[in-house]
Amino acid sequence: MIKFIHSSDLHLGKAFGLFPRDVQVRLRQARADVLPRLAALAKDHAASHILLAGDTFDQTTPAPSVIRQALNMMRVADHVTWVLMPGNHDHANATELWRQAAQDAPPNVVLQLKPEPYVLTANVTLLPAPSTERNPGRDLTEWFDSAATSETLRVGLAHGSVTDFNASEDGASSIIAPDRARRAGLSYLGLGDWHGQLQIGPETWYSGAPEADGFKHAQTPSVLLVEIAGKTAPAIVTSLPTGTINWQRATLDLTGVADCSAMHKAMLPPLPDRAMTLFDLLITGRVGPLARVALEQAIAKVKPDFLWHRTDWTGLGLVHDTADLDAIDRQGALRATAEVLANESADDTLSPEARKTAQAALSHLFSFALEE
Ligand SMILES: [Mn+2]
Repeated sequence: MIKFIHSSDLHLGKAFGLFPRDVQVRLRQARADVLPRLAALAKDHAASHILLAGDTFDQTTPAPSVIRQALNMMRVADHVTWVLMPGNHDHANATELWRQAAQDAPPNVVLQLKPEPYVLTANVTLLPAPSTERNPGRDLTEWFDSAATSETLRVGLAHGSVTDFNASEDGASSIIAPDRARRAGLSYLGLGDWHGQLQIGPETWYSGAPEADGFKHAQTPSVLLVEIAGKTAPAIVTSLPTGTINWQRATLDLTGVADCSAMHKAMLPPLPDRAMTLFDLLITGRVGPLARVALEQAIAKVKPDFLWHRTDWTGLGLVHDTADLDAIDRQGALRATAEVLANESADDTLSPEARKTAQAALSHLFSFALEE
């Protein structure tokens, strides 16, 4: 009866201000590139509609080029009808955004700015619950229960968190009734807000964002292909992967590890994937300074493979013994300095700050010694 793609949280135009400029550009581009990918999936699977359950745009005031270029991309993909509904980031009260969108929207783009039944096809009615503001604070899907839609099949679209099931992506209060689909006689309820894919009930799903925008959700970003054969038939939901940028946060725990560099090597993503990977590495445990320097060098060597790479060393402690200090020198001024620093970095009577400084200085000394 109908086959459509459900997605949400494209967050077009998101700035990613915490990353270096070139990475920001790459991440923004990846979000824009989602649109042709959705169009291609719709074509491959003969889906007639793409339903976007809010946060298509990251802000209530995106740059005009962000709106225009998104709509142009949708216009070209005219084998499918795009349905856009406001979420909390691009809520319906963002009048300038939706005015421009309405003005530039091609015939195959439909904006759902009001909570009113919309005839999707002769047999299917869409019930949208557009966000009215950043944090509406009430269940905007309530009207679904009593919405009159004659004999058609009903599909709901909403944005926000479901009571008792999950937290909101932005920390807002949970509002949507988890059994809304059953109560309102929906064949399917497509949700946005949560950026990971998540099934809430037999016919209620968060599609998740089609391209990751943080390290929070571990699954591969995907959209949902939804096929409903008839009013009493259950929705057949298939997850189709769409993510291209890999956000990977990993911990390397060196406690009791004999060969740190080998362990580091084993945890790295395959070489061809690294240019598309943001790798956030946390190192924990305790190692000797020689092992640390070897690991620093190994990390420095692979760092340029990655789109972005960060190493957090703050969780790693150092253990010293005399044999390690021999790597710096067996005697003389350098050796004497190294011994002072080694003692200070292990001296509990000193402040944590002072110990950390001594440890950092000692690490530098090892680095220099080992380079020679
Ligand atoms: Mn969102």
